[in-house]
Amino acid sequence: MILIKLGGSVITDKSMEYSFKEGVVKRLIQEIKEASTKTKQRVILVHGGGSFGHPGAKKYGLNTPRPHDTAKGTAEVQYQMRRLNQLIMNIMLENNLWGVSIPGGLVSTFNDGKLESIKTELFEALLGIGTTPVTFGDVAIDRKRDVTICSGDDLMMGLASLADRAIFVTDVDGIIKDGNIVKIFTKDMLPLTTEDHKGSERKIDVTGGMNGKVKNMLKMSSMCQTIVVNGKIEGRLKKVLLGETIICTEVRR
Ligand code: IP8
Repeated sequence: MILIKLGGSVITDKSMEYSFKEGVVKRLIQEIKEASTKTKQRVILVHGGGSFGHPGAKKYGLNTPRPHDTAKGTAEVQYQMRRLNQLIMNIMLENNLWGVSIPGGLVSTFNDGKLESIKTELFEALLGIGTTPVTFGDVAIDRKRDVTICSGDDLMMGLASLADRAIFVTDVDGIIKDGNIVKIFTKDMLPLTTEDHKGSERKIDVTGGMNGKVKNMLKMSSMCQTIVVNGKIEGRLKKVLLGETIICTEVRR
């Protein structure tokens, strides 16, 4: 199984609230459809929040130990995330990719902002009947904090044990270190400086900076091959799915 995360900065315009990049998502879904038809690989799709999820999460402090106006914030953010998700599900249907939507907050448990568990058996069952499960960043119940934000990266980590490969589709060519794209990123290359990732970090994100994301990827790489690819450039995702050599970064523990 291939686990693919469509990052919020690829599928939305983060500089404008609730702006969906329809053309980009259509192309990426077509690339996934074409490649998976050819390779017969099963896929689980994960997507981030971008300008649908993060503004509300920030407004109500939903990713902090003390969220405020919790009920209202939870209602607003989960609504906007489902709206974004439905736009993607519709494109999948149009492309004969039989997606089934699984809100991340309803299949995961959290304690003090940390993912505790995820219902992997539901994903396995949905793969088993030939569908493509699609899960996404969400508001989740937290045993300590009332609620927290379940990010797309949390979901990637939680599902990594089922995957042969995990692909992070981002808006950069890979991980940049000292001005260059790194082909293979290893633990000893941490930390990344602000200079290294100035193009990829966006102020509106509540779910942590690039160093946190890369540490997450390093952990995942002990369970499955883990790759960062640029989804803004036509054909890169399809090529990486087909196993062709392209500009990207493989993260290796
Ligand atoms: O964009 C965050 O998911 P991410 C989801 O993967 C929300 O960090 C609701 C802000």
